[in-house]
Amino acid sequence: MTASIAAPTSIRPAPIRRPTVFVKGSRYDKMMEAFGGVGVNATSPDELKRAVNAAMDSGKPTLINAVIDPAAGSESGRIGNLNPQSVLQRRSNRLQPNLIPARAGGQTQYGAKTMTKALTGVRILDFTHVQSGPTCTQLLAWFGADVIKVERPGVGDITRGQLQDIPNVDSLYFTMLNHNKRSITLDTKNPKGKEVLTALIKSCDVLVENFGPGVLDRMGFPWEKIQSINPKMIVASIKGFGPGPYEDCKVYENVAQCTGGAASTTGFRDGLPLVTGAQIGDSGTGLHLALGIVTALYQRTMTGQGQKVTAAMQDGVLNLARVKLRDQQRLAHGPLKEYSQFGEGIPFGDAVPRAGNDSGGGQPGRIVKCKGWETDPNAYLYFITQAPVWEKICDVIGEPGWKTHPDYAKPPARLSRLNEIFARIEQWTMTKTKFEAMEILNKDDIPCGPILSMKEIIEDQSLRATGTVVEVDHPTRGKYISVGNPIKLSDSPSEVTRSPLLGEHTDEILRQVLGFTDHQVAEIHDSGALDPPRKQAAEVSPP
Ligand code: CAO
Repeated sequence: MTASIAAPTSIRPAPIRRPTVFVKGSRYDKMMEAFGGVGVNATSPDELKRAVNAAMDSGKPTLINAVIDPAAGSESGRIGNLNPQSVLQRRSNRLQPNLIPARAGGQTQYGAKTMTKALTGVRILDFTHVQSGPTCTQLLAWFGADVIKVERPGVGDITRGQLQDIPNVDSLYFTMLNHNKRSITLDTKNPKGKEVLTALIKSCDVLVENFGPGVLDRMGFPWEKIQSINPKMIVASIKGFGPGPYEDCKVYENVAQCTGGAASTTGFRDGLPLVTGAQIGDSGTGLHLALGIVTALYQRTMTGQGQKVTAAMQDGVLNLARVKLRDQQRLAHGPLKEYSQFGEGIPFGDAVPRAGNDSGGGQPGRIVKCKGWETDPNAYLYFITQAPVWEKICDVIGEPGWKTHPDYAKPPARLSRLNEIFARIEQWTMTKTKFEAMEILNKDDIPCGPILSMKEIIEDQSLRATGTVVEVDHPTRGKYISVGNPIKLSDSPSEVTRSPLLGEHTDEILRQVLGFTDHQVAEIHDSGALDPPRKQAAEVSPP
């Protein structure tokens, strides 16, 4: 029962790059020790049980090299037989023998296949709120991390009560950003609360926060202190700005869109700067941070050390707006010929202008009206005049002469005539619904896309089939629709489970994750660390 991949025995004719091969019979416990961890070699079921128990009690990453029945093949699926349910339940599935030296969550049965999720064994101390941070930790939870959301007693994440559609029920704002997490309420300014937080820092792999600048320091947990409590901890933060003149500023989505270069380049040239509906400042930065976290986790497997990961919302937006920074520099060498204003003969200034719906790439595109546009605000199609299919476009719109005409045949000649060309295309699309046009154009590989309303997206069965749009049941809200994990891993399926109620898992986390006894849990309750802060004497009304 050794975890191993058999070494290839045959010599193949062509040289092929192969992955690292773990040879059957290797002592993985020794490898673990070489990297500074704890390794145990178990050669009988009793030894294995003892090793699992010791690993649970130590709370340290441990790798158990279980060599019990070499004829039995891989270890997967067998540990359950050797490791009684009582152990797993009592110890909350915190560790399983594996090649990954980390605490483990459960495995999930998919048909005949048992799958461990990609981030199984990673525990996240989730100090996030509102949108940017929760987006990040929700993704990590979908990949299997155990995400423990720490919330202020009484109120919790402020979004629970914002934009509420049903009175006294967690808002969709909150539920759609906090799936697959557990919630503990904790007043981190209460002395006992600080003790609990310290225990959480010891037990988790990553702390994620998006507090205002300086909040974690004021709470008494600067980076140095967290490091001293748990040197392996990765501390991941979202702030509005990186170091510089604005580093102390609080930031929300649209501030980031404006300061990251998105707003000045969105909208029409003669109109106001516009913010987009896609939350590129919040959710976009959450995505950036998630990548930083898994990268740091990967590096930790080699260094054994934690590190700081930061993503500033301004930086995240700028990263997503990088094509506009490209255009800023192109301006020095002449007009941006793919922008409508070039064809309209309007001179460019010294900064990238707003380009309406012009394509940001090298293939000109526009939004054009479709049948029904007079009454339906979404009866439109994005149409791209991709050069390789230009001749097919000419045939579809009824302008075969443009295939050879010197004013239209080649892309450079078309640039100054885009308004005229798209007006002609629109004449054609207005005779079709956006879906009819899409069907016709796609037969000829002409890139285009209907403008879909959120209503249409919610009803789209193909998005349901892939789990990108999911229905979730919630105890107080009932059923609602949410966006599932947009990133699909073939061996780590994402199930979307409901967001936690405020403090729903407080006792479970105190007991199962932190191992507090009944007496200690009672003490924590008595301390007030789990309740809203008591009013100061001056605030209390006189009797
Ligand atoms: N127990 C006790 N106190 C807690 C607590 C807990 N569990 N959780 C939070 N607090 C306290 C903090 O300690 C802080 O107190 P002090 O200011 O006295 O130190 C206080 O709550 C407020 O924290 P905050 O500054 O993060 O919250 P805010 O509502 O004032 O600001 C926001 C919100 C989003 C503007 C700010 O957090 C921020 O700029 N974050 C970084 C950028 C970001 O992520 N923005 C995106 C938000 S989504 O659009």
